[in-house]
Amino acid sequence: MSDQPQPGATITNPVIPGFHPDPSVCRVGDDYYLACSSFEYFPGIPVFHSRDLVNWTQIGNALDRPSQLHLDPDVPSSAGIYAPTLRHHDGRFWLIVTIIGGGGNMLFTATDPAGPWSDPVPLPGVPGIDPDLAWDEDGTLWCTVAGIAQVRLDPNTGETLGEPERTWSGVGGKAPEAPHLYRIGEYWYLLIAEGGTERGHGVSIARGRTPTGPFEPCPDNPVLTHRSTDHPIQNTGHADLVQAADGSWWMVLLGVRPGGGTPGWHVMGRETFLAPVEWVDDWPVVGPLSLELPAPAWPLHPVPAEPVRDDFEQAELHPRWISLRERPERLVTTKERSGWLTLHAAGASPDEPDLVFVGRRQQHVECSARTLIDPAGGRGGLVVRLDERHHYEIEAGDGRVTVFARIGPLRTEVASAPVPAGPVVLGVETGPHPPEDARTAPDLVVLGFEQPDGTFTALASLDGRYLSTEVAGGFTGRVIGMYAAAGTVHFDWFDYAPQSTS
Ligand code: 6LW
Repeated sequence: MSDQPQPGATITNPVIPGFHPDPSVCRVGDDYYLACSSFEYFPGIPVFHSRDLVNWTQIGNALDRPSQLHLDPDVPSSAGIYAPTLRHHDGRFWLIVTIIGGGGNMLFTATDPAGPWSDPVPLPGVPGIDPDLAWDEDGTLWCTVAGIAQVRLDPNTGETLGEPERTWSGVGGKAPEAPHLYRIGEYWYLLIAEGGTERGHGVSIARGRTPTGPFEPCPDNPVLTHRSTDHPIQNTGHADLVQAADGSWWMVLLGVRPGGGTPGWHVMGRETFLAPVEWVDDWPVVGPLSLELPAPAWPLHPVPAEPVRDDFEQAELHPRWISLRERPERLVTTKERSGWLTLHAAGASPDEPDLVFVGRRQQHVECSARTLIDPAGGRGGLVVRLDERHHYEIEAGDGRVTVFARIGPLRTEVASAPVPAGPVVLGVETGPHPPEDARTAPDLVVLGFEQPDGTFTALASLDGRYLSTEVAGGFTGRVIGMYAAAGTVHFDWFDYAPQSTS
């Protein structure tokens, strides 16, 4: 079913909420595909499909086999998968990506972007991060990386041809990165991000007559930034351009939604936003970029709301479920107890990088998660996680439920209560902070459990700022999920319900 937008109709940003940074997009006919960074999580590189650039459905994860992505426990949080570029060329989809701690720059191909994707072609001669792919008219493949530098690439062997050459590095912001090179009309355009991925982030562009330049900077650089503004979308940068089927141009980019008082804390990581682009004098003019945009001129294809409950009746986990660094079937399986997800503990708490964990991104400012756990003779729980050093969890086992908080070097037991033996429903809610504290805290994270009669008992209400990127650092956002801390634990279902529209 499609909905023709009415005059004055609007759409909502972010178009892909939750921790989905570094978006790269391409169009094939009437279909759009988009890939994001995924860092220490496995499977890696979520891939989305859309028919209207507005409504996106996750169709897979490009790297879902150990032969494609192998991250050891010593690969830190926010290492792993950085900044893919997704392109369609010569009948195939191409992904180039940096895997920090997993082999450096790699190239993958697929005929169907939902997968399977190929095993990697290592690119030992491609330096640095944020590799891009662009083909010249004669078939030469140009790879551009952060810095900004460019080298020719043989896609079959992964060999670089010649030495990387510096091209154009922006207008003086720190960390020139995220390059994408395009042939548009008479020019080759080099789009980059600069200013760093924090509040100073921005997008700049230059153009030249050849793919190697020389590049002339746009007189209006940065063509997009929200630095030094009180705009609700901050850290805007790391963009990619796409021409829609009707000829109009659009930008996808990352941004964050800080909450609370100064300096503002964002808790869901860097999210994917959409902005329209007009061309004036052969330069792109970007915007408006806001939480609500005028709808595009074409029919929209709303994505059916996902079911609140995942009951683990299918052998395969939905692509939204992610684990830490690896997901061996001997530790994570739906085949051991029919209709349940079984986790066998390795790391003994969410402090450990080898924690056996299955979670999903928090995608709404206000949300609620519940899971029914049977701790059997073990221990396990529900955790809200930024990284190993920043998480809140409620854990069941030994006839008790206990809330723990880990903030930087400090770990503490916050509250504990006895529960009857057997399965118990654990719950987490994120919501607004009480008004007296709302000036400083982005949200409140409530952890509790359900009594046998179904009433929810909150054991702890914790300040959400400590599970934000401004506190924890790094490149990810909150992920909420199930874990095993000791022995074998089983989960019958997991509910995630938005409590706010965005
Ligand atoms: C990515 C860089 C960036 O490689 O952050 O925001 C890094 N941009 O381009 C990690 O996502």
